[in-house]
Amino acid sequence: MNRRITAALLLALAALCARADDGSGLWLPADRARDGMGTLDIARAEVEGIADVVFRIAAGALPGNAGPDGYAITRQDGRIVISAASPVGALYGAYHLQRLARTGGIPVEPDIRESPRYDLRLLNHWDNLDGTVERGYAGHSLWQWDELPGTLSPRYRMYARANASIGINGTVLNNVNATPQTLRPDYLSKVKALADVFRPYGIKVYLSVNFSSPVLLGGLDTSDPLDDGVAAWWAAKADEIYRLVPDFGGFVVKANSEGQPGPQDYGRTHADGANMLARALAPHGGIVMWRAFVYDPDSDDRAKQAYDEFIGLDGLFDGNVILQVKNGPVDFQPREPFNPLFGAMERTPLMVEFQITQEYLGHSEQLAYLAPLFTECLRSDTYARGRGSTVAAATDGTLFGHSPSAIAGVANIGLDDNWTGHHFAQANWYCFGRLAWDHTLTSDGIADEWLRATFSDDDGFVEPVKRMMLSSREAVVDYMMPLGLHHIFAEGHHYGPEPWYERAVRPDWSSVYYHRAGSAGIGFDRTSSGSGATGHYFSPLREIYDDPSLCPENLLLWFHHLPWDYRLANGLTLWDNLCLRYQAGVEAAREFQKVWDSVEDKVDRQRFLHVQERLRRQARDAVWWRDACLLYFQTHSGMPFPPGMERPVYDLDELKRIRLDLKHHN
Ligand code: GCV
Repeated sequence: MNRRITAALLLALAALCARADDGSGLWLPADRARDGMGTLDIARAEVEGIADVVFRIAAGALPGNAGPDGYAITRQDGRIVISAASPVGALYGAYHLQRLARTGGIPVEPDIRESPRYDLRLLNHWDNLDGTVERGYAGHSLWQWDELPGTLSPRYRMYARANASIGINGTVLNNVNATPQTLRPDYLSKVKALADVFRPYGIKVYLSVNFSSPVLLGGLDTSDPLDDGVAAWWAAKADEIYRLVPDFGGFVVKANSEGQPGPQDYGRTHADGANMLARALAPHGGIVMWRAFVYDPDSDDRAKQAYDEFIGLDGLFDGNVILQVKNGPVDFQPREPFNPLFGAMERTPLMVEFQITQEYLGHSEQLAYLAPLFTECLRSDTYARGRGSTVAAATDGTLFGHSPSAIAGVANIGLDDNWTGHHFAQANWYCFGRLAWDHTLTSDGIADEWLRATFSDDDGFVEPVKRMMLSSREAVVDYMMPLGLHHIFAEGHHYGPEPWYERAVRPDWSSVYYHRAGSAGIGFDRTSSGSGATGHYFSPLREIYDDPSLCPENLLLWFHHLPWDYRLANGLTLWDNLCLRYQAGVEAAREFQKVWDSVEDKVDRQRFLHVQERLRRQARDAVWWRDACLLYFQTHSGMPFPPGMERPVYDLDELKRIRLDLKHHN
């Protein structure tokens, strides 16, 4: 080949490589810390080259009640001073400084005082020991169980760094559908190896445990929580764990839920089960996070069950038990009202469980920025003690005074180069951490700092892309399940629509159970004349939710079964509104493509093309959702499509034949 052409090609290739970014660096600058460093040395390394920083660590370094994780950033004699009560507080201060440097600069006279709203800010991994991840859409599990404890992947420290940079201080390593093997001595030595890597970053490890472990692993003939031998088995297991991991955080338990074993197998209550485990951990300072995600097929309304099961147990749990409650009463839907347990159990600490992995919001195929969903829940007023009793206040210790306070998010992280599958799904990991630290932050502010740190500080990029992010969750709601519809997903994978799905093994796993469409109308009647779920909320919410003319329209069909020609506030029928919301969702998804194309010259090629391809699929799948739902619902409503709606491009029969390639989605 001609030498000049070869040189030109090499130059072009070099230019291309320089502009390539696989997203593996997340929102962080290059790492200057090294394996084996202690917390304070890491903090120093993180601020190197950013500013002249002096660290002051002393028990009384901060005024007031800032706690061990708090910090202050000020300037004295020309130097930046990070003051904290502990090295971990100093590390959080270092990341704050780093964030400022990457998102607009460090103020000349900083006067920053921070302490987290929640004491425990946790990721829950639904990772299995065989490397698969339940509802994971970013490749296999990060944890290389086969190689541990001898070989430590460099990604473990990167993971710890990324988490510490957003304030996360705990990780539950394994799936809540837990295998007892996790507690075997060989696996515990692997857990210890991970804990040792995470410790300098202030991250504690926790494990999900299988309630039947005494039988399945210990060879006992029962796992009855009131049996002395069972309690002794757990106490010995806790001792064994703490010998290896002295700062082990504790257990998460999914019991008597979706086939998992639990205390009810022995006629005992959830409190009996939780307290027995809590007593094994208490001498070591560990906690039990007992999940409230329970439902059985015989109930008339799945949305009522966690409440009905747990409300009578208020006050019966030991002090080191926290009840872990999903944000909504059903299951991480694109939109749900908040779970009415929040605010209702004054004598029991409750924590919110969010799902960062997008099981019901388009997996890692679709862009759905979740800060609006998280804040919508946290800022919902429960009215437990009058106005202002938000879910956040009911869980962060301010309303009822419980300590420690906690919050958890089901992780969306896997072995993919960019960690989360979709580049924009990194923002959901990021915003969960930021909100766990401070739930008063805005979705806009968090998106702004994430975009600037991750992509570009150019306003011409940040502003349009931020608007796209901020509207993305609502777009997903619109083209999947507007007006309070929920759980009308295809069987199993929860990616596409299947509103006609009715032959599930359990009625509450079918779609028709939730939408109840028929010739008389659509929606789940949860009012006082229906299932009565509205009665679980405090006044005035119960009255508001009970009355279709007062109920927020975005929850209308969650609480009401209404005729197709019911008129909404805009004077149009329910049917027309439904059609127009689906249409609006499709249009929003198409708009995202245009927004992204408009910033092409401001993004590296690799991430640009990757996101562009995902947005194309999102727009296509939004049409699939709209057509499937509306063509199906039309068989019940018998009404014509309104003028403002594009006509379906698919046939219902054609859509009913779609079977997704699940390998691609799991
Ligand atoms: C870990 C939903 C998911 C399950 C998950 C369960 C839970 O039902 O589909 O995969 O199991 O929630 O939160 O326990």
